[in-house]
Amino acid sequence: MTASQIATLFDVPGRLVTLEPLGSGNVNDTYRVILRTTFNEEQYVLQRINHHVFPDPPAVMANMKAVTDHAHQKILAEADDADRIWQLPRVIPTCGGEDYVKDSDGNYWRALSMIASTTSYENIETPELAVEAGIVLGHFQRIISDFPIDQLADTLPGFHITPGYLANYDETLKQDSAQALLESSSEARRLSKFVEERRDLCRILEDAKERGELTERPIHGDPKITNIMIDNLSGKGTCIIDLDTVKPGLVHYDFGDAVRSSCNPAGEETSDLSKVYLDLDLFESLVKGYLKEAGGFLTNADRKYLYDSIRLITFELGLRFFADYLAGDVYFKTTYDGQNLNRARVQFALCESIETREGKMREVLENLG
Ligand code: GN1
Ligand code: MG
Repeated sequence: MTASQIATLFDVPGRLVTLEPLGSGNVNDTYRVILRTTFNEEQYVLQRINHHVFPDPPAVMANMKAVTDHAHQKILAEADDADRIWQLPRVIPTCGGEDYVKDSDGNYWRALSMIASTTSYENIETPELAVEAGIVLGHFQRIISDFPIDQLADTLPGFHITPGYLANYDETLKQDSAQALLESSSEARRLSKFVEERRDLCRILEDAKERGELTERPIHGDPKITNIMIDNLSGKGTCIIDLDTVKPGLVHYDFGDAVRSSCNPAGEETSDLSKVYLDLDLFESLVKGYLKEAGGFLTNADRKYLYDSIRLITFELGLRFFADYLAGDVYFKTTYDGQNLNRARVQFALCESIETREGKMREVLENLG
């Protein structure tokens, strides 16, 4: 079924006027839906869940419902003391009261409330925005921190388990088609060398988890900068969106992902590697914002691994993009040939920049922590 046909099935008043692609997600398909009545206009977000990535979309929706219900209550309870109006999307039911539609082609669709008058940035350039990105992530982690993880399904097994991505990369390399891509590109061979030199890094967080040093909590899973909504009027962060990957994990996966996506002013789609670096001012600002909210629940052991999580998650995303390029672009959506190779080049360049700045980054974390 088409998106326009699906768009009329949710419990939103008005006649469908239009539907347009929204955002830059690499996994799901997202649309802005506009409906009108004589007196009013309604907008909502329609998404087709990528069921090749998320094997159990009903479980994704159950997590999303449970977590947003919990978070909405928390936000309301704290509203009087908050310095802003915090928002979080609401799952809009179908006319029949369900949380999603499964169409005749086997696709799953959902509707979410639109966070109005906000902007989602592809990359950020000012310290003020970096502070806000940190506050938004810390706030979200804090308000869901008491949600019992045994009530959260694992919607994406293996997500952010770096040794698993390395094993997947090794498997991919066994394919003739992957070998052919490597042989035909010196840049791909350079990246494969980059991976070889960092094999030992992959286990750092999982080993700490196995030793009991780090423990799982509810996490967002995908707090990249485009998922953080900034209020157009106040300039403050107001919301984090894209809640598919809320599940048990290490808060480090989130922290690392927020830093790698917010503190590289060139963004993750640039093709100019000379502009890719970890900006220390943005980093310091993000950490300041994050600790305002997260300072209360981070343990000393958590703090010890913050730097490593940034290096690791940046490397991991590069590895995921690179493996996907070698596998023939089966996971991340692409709009041009070689896009996943290019995305991997960017993340690996950022990883190198993070390694160069290790001393300064650790200093920032210690001074602020
Ligand atoms: C994917 O769909 P989107 O764009 O929010 C990916 C993240 C990556 C991100 C990189 C479920 O997120 O893990 O960090 O691309 N999501 C999933 O842009 O794999
Ligand atoms: Mg996502």
